[in-house]
Amino acid sequence: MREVSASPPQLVNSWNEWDPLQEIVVGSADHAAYEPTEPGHRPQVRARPGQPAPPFPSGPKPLDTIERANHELEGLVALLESRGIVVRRPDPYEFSRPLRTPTFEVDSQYCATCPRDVLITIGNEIIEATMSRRARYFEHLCYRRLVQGYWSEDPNARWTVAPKPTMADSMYRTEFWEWSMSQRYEAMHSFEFCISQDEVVFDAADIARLGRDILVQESMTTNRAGIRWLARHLEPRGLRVHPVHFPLDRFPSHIDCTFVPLRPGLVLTNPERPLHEQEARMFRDGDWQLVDAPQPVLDERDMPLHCQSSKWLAMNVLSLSPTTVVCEHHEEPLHELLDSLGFEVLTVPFRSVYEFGGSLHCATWDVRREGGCEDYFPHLRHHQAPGA
Ligand code: ABU
Repeated sequence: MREVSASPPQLVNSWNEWDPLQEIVVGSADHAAYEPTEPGHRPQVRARPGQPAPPFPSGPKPLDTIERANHELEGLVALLESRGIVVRRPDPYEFSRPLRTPTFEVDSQYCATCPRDVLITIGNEIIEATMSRRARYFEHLCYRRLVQGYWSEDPNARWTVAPKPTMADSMYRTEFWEWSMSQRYEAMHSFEFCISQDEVVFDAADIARLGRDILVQESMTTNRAGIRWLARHLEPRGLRVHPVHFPLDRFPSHIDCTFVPLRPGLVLTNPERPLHEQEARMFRDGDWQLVDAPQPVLDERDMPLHCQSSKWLAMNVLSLSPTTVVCEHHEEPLHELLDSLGFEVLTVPFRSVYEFGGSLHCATWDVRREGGCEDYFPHLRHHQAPGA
């Protein structure tokens, strides 16, 4: 009798931000350190009214801060597992260690709380981002065992490591941090930020996936060479890479607090950071709804003292399916909006994670969702690839 061989498991498959979620990596706050000052990042303590901001701390984060964040991350893990989703976690890494390469040095590293910044699944391919900050150069190591496992067990999985930039001084514009408001206003309309345009640089969290169409935000963490690299890599596979810009965002970093696709035809948008008029056309012409998020519950000045992200972490939601979204527990105006749009809204407290770089979308990396590569913008079929 002929033996029937079982088909190999498909472990790596995710084409968009919303299809039913099957497997995900949730970050960890273990061994996190305060992010160091470096040419691509100037962390600051949030000044409270009438008080000068103290210097930003350095070294390992306090244990109670780490425990509070880990408790909330565990809450997310429990919620996902209760929904039948497989959850994996990163390996420990001592982030308070200094780092020295032939082209740069930093006194400490950061954390493994935000896998979204480091890795992205596009179909059957895992791409490790170049990263843009020195303290995050080796963050991918926390996920290498997992990536290696997916690659070994799923014969169709592709694994791509984007070229590592030098992160030498020449990769950065240090003067960016000193620009006056008028200089910044001018620069933000030509989309010049703290990284120069010579080397290939991108963080994975500047990418949003909509099936065949991939949006990539030009930002403080992704430059035009990074977008060209992604276009040359992905477009031969039939995908369309669209550079996107949010001209009113003076410090853009990661697209997932600005433009959050929730299901085919619907994007949650940031009312203070509208998409460039010309780039919005593909959505208008395709009859997509762009719905503004409500103002977050926390004002900028009420955000955690050491959090370097904006109040818009409120809209950094994680989709479990086209009808179910996980939101931060306190963001009731957003819950109401999503409920009115027909979503089942699940919530977990997550504010203690904020100072580790993000909220629910940032703190996760989806490896497998149901579904395949759909064309949600058929009117773009004559789209020309951007100058590659
Ligand atoms: N890591 C996401 C931060 C984006 C923002 O501050 O708006």
